[in-house]
Amino acid sequence: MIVLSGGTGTPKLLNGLRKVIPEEDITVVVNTGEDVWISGNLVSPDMDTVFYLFSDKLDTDKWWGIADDSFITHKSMKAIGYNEGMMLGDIDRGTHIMRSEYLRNGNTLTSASSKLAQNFGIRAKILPMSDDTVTTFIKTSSGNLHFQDFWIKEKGKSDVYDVFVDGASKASISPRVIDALKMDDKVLIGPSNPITSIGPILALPKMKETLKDKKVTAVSPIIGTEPVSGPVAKLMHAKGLDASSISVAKCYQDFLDVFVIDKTDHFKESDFKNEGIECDIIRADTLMKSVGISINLADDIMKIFDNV
Ligand code: GDP
Ligand code: FO1
Repeated sequence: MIVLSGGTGTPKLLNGLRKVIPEEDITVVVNTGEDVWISGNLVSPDMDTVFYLFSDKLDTDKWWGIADDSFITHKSMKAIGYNEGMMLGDIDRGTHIMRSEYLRNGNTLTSASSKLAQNFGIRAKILPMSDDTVTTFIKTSSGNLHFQDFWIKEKGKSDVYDVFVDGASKASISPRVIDALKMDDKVLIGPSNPITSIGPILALPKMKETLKDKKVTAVSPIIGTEPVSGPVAKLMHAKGLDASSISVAKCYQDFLDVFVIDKTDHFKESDFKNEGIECDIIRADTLMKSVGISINLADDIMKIFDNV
C-alpha cells in the first residue's frame, strides 16, 4: 500500500494502518514542499512527523516534534537575539543535523531519509516525494511567504490570494517512489490538505498520469464544509474552491476510484454526482480522536481496497 501524506491528518490514519497491516507493507510518499533550512540544517516537518510516528517518538498532542523534547538551544538563541521562527526541539534538531550532514556528504534526500529511517528502526518505507527542492509559497497581502512563515510567523492571518509550488514542474519524482508505484497498485491519499500537502506531490511531472492506472482511495480532511483543523479553507478559497468535501474530491477526480467521507457529512452521493464526480462514495468515522478510531478507519479502508 502506498500512502500519500502531509504532516497531520494522514499521520493520524497511518497510526491506525500500521496496526492493521505489517509495517513492511506500507510505503509513505511524503510532501517536502514545507521543508526549510533553519540555523544551517534542513527541517522537513512532514517527513519528521512520519519518522517520529513510526518510531513512537511523536508528540501526538501537537502532531509535530518529539514528545517531551526540550527547547534549550532554541530558547538560548532567542535570548541572545536570534529567533529561528519555528520552535525547534533539541532532539528534533539532532534529526535535522543528521539529515543535513548526509546531504552535505553527497547523499540525496531519499538516501538521507532511508539512513534516518534505519537509524530509527523503522520498517515502513518513508520516501520524500522528490530529491529536488520544491517549495510551497503563499501569496498574501504581505508578499509571497514560505508556508512556515505564513503559518508560524504570521499565524495564518494574512489574506491569501494564491498558492504556488515553486520548482515542482522541473522536479522529478524520487526514483524510489517511481519503483514503489511500479510494484503496488493500491494508493491511499490520506486526509491531508489537498492544496499544500497533497498538491505538491500531484504537481510533480507524471504523478497524476501514473495515478490514473492505480486503485486510488482518498479520505476527506473536510467534514461537509468543516475542516478538522488547519488553514485548508483559506488555501482552498485562494484556489477558487469552496472548503468542502466535494471540492476535495474535485482536486482528485481525474484519478480517484473511492472517496471516503465522514459518516456525519451532510452531502449526499447525488451531490457529488451532480458536480461530475464519478467515483464511489463511502461513509466512515473519519474523525480520528483516538487511535482506536484510526484503527477502525484503516480497517474500513483495507476492506475498500479488497473490493475495488
Ligand atoms: P499538515 O502538513 O500539518 O498541513 O497536515 P496534513 O495536510 O497532513 O493534515 C491537515 C489536514 O488534516 C487538515 O485539513 C485537517 O482538516 C485534516 N485532519 C486533521 N485531523 C483529521 C482527522 O482526524 N480526520 C480527518 N478526516 N481529517 C483530519
Ligand atoms: N508549528 C507551529 O505552529 N509552531 C512551531 O513552532 C512549529 C515548529 C515545528 C518544528 C519542527 C517541525 O517538524 C514542525 C513544526 N511545526 C510548528 C509544525 C509545522 O509548521 C507545520 O504544521 C507543518 O509544516 C505542516 O505539515
